[in-house]
Amino acid sequence: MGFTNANFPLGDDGRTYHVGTKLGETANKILTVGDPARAKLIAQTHFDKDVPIKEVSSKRGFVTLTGAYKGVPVSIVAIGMGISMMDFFVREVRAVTEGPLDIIRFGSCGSISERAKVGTLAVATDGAVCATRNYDHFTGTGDNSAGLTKWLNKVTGRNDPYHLSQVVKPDSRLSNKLVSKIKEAAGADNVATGLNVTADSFYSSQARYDPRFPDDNQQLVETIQKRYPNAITLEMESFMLLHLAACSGRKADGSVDPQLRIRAAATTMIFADRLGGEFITYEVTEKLEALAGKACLETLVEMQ
Ligand code: R1P
Repeated sequence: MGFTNANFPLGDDGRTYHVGTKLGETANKILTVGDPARAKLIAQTHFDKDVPIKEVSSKRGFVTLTGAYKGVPVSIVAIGMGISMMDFFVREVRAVTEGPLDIIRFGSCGSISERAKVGTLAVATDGAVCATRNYDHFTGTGDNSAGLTKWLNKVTGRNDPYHLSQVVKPDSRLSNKLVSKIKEAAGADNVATGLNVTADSFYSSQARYDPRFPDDNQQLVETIQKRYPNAITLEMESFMLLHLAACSGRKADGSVDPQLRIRAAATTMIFADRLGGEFITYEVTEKLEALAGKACLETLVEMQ
């Protein structure tokens, strides 16, 4: 297979370089998950049985399953993990689809709130922030500036070990519909709403202890909670989806191309209690995947 265009590589047959799909292979209503097994379970359980499921697996680990739910074309795309994979997915799918897109992420996460218990679900109705490791902090020298610069770095937090971004919001209609569908499926008491924190590592910027690296993250959860008291979940993709959706179609002159518009929302299963230490069982995971996966599909197909 040959590829052309170093700026945005496309195969001779029109397939994107990493996700591996071409025009017509992805629906405009998309559920994205991390785990390909989760994607297959939801598609096999809930997609309409009279429409064959088309699967495209890319060499870089993306799996796209396209079929229908209640007669409406939908795709489930498994992307693996992390903000880079979300970036590949959103940009490459946008490049080979026409018209507005609705995208819901359905992932797993850790909880940093008493309100979000293991085995329940969360919806990022307040949006997401990004927690990134401040790479310069760890280069060995720390802040070696002096005088006013050193003081400025301290008050602005420029040399803090982790940076927290501002909030990016989901599409409110999509997100609210998702909350009501998930509450209907799981019971209102089993659904927490709030802010998601998307980290650039499973370990350091999610405040996990790893004695093999100097991560300086003992205060991180407390720092997050102080700045964002509505933060409930920690995972690795939602912010990038909401960020790209919020920017979608925006042109240099400030106008927006409605054909490039992306509406996005995010929900997660709580796998780990990062305050207490509990972890989800396999049986509960399977149950949540099936019921919340269906609620996500319902949301997508009902959105006008
Ligand atoms: C880490 O184990 C992975 O699980 C979570 C995190 O965001 C990260 O991708 O999401 P998924 O279950 O969707 O992969």
